[in-house]
Amino acid sequence: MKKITIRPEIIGIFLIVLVVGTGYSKVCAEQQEQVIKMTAKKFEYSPKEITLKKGVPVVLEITALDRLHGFFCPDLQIHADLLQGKVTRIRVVPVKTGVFAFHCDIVCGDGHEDMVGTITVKE
Ligand SMILES: [Cu+2]
Repeated sequence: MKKITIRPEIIGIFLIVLVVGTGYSKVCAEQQEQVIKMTAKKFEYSPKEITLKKGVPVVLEITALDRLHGFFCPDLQIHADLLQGKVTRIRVVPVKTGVFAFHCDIVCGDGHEDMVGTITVKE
């Protein structure tokens, strides 16, 4: 009876294809998610009002233009530090509808209390 042998290099190629393929599909899935670009600076977010759909993932890409700020939306359990000059990516999957306030939770100056916005989540 003929013995079937699998050469190690074939297994190696198979594993490489598997790993690359898995990574590629993950990248594709992330690319399909809507990206919402925002900025944060003394003492405002732009845009300050965003609208999302319940259950639909999005990625907030927030750039802090002038200094360290925070992004805190307790109702949606979003909390991030926004480092100066960096893009902070926050993946959000809203689980409930409503209008939810967010604010800067890092004291950044005299207008800090006004650094607010809302996330509206619709069905
Ligand atoms: Cu602040």
